[in-house]
Amino acid sequence: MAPIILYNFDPSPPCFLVRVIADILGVELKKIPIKDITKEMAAPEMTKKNPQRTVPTVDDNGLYLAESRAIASYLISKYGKNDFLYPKDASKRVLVDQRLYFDTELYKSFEVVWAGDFFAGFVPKHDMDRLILGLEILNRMLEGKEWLALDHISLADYATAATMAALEYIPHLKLDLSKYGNISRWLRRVENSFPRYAEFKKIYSDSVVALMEEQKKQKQAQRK
Ligand SMILES: N[C@@H](CCC(=O)N[C@@H](CS)C(=O)NCC(=O)O)C(=O)O
Repeated sequence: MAPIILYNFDPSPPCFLVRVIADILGVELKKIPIKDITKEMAAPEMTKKNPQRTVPTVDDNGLYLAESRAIASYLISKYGKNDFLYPKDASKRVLVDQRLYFDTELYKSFEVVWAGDFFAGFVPKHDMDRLILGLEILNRMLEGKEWLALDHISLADYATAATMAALEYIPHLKLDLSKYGNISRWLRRVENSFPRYAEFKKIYSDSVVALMEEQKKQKQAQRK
């Protein structure tokens, strides 16, 4: 069996999720760095693997996978020693799934805000409102609860924490996350849930900072 290949971009929150879940499971990934997603994922052999042309993309011995949450649930189901993070029991699994679908929407609303800010230098009010509404809902979901879906940590918590990691990098939009007490306390619980989380988070955070610096320089050069 060839190693599982992850087409990876360190500053990508969805790639961060896949890296974290693989590490928790003890699954080794052969990471192939993608530097220019638009260009490299548009190559015919990559488009065949993932018509969405996004990262993360996984190649598990000819099984090509896109969508970070689907990839993570596949890794748990196929390689996990147990079903703790993503239960087989339908009445538990659906609780995880419903939060994962919500998280997909939350991440999308972050992406829209990020893209408006980055490409147009302007975020329409309704886009920002949608993101804030998503955060208010997340905060409500966590009312009186330690974890998002089950009475212990699950894939839903790791996926949504990866989305929240993305939000840390648009601070100039003045999103005051301290307003969301349930989210802040839950995030600390997720971050303390396994010893190497901080290490993984640092790789992600450092790469985002480096990317933002590079993009700032490119923008300045274009203005000259
Ligand atoms: N829902 C997807 C989102 C993947 C995604 O949008 N990845 C970004 C990088 S963070 C990407 O590949 N963007 C390139 C593009 O959309 O063209 C997932 O969770 O895997």
